[in-house]
Amino acid sequence: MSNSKRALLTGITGQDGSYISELLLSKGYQVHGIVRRTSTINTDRIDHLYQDPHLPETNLFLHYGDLTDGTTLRRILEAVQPHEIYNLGAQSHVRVSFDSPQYTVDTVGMGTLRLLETIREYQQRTGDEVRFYQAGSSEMYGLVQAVPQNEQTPFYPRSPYACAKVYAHWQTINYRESYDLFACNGILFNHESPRRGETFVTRKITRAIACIVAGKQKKLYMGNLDAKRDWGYAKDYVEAMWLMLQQPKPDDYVIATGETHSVREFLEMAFAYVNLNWEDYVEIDPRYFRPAEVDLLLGDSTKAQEKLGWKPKVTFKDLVYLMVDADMQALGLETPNGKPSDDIATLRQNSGTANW
Ligand code: NDP
Ligand code: GDR
Repeated sequence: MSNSKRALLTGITGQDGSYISELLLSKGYQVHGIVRRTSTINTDRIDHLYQDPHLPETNLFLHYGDLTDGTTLRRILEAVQPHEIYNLGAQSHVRVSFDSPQYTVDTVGMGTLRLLETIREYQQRTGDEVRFYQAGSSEMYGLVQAVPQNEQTPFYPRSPYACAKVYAHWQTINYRESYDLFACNGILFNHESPRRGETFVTRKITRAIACIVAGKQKKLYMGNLDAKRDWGYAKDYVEAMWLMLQQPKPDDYVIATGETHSVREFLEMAFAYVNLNWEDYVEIDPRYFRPAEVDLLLGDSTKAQEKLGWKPKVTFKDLVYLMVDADMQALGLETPNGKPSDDIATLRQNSGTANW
C-alpha cells in the first residue's frame, strides 16, 4: 500500500471526476476511480491522465463497479483503503430523470446510502477515518423560496433527480450526526466547461456554434430560454470539494458565483462571440421542456468564501468564451480570439492511446 494519500472517486469519467483527478494527482494523491463497464470505452475525459498500471510509480487506477451494486462498492473500498471518497457518480441529467425516475433515484439516492453504509462499517471495524464528499446540487432548491440561496434556504425539489439529491443530502448529515463520519455536502450550483456533457444546455450551445461555423449544422433546437442559472467553471468548483475535506470539522457549503443569467443571455453572448445572431439559428422544440422547471438559481457562497477561502475565478463571459474556444478548436477551427484553448473539449473520437 502506497504512503501517499488515497482518494476514491465515483463518477471519475464525468466532467467533475476528470478535473478533480487532475487536482488530486497534482497534490500527490493516489487516485482510484470506479467506472462502469460500457460497450465502448468512455474514458475520453481522463485519457490525458492515463498512467500504465504496470509501472510502480503509477498513481491512477480504475476499478469496475456501479453505485447500484453495494457488494462491489464494499469490495473496492476494502481494497483501496481510501482516506477520502468523492461521490460524484450520478444519472445527472434533470430532464432524463423524468424519463428514468427509478434508475435515477437508485443511483443518486440509494447509491449514496450504499456508500455511506460501507464507510460506516469499514470505519467502525478498522478505526481508520474515511472522509466523504457528497455532490449535492442547487437543483435541491427547486421552486424558488428565496434568493440568493444559501445553506439555510429550504429545499423544494422539482424533479426525480432533485428529490434523490435531497435524500442523499440528508442521509449524509444523518451519518455525520449518528456515526461521527467526516461527511460533507457541497451544494454546487451549475458548473460548466469544455468537458461538460453534450446534452447540458451550455455545451449544447457552444458545440452547436462550432458545428454551425464549420457548416455541419444549420439549426439549434432548444427548450425554455427563460430559465436562469448561476453558472461557474467546473475547474474552480472541484477545488472547493477538496477544501471541504481538508477542514478540521465536516460541514455543508454552497458553491456558486453569485451571478445569474438566462439561457437566452448565454445564447446571445456565445453567438455574438463568433459574430452571429442567435435568433437566425435557434428554434424552440417543446421536447426539451420539463414537466416541472426550476426558474431561478442564484447562490450565496459567503460561507465557503469565509471558511474555505474559496472564491470563483472565472466570470460568466470568460466561461462562455472558453467553452466556445474549445469547441471551435476541437473541430479544427480558429478560435475567435486567435489564441489556443487551454482546456480540452471531450470528443468521442479522441480516445487517444490509453490502454486502461
Ligand atoms: P457527469 O454526468 O458528467 O458525470 C457523471 C458520472 O457518474 C460519470 O462518470 C458516470 O459514468 C457516472 N455514473 C453514472 N451512473 C452511474 C452509476 N450507476 N454508478 C456509478 N457511476 C455512475 O456529471 P458531473 O461531472 O457534471 O457532476 C458530478 C456530480 O455532481 C454528479 O453527482 C452531479 O449530479 C453533481 N452535480 C453537478 C453539477 C454540475 O453543474 N455539473 C452541479 C451540482 C451537482 P459514465 O461516464 O459511465 O456515464
Ligand atoms: P440543469 O442543467 O437542469 O440546471 O442541471 P441543464 O443544462 O440541463 O439545463 C439548464 C436550463 O436550461 C434549460 N434548457 C435546456 N436544457 C437542456 N439540457 N437542453 C436544452 O435544449 C435546453 N433548453 C433550455 C433547462 O430547461 C434548464 O432550465 C444541471 C446538471 O448538471 C445537474 O446534474 C446539476 O445538479 C445542476 O445542473 C445544478
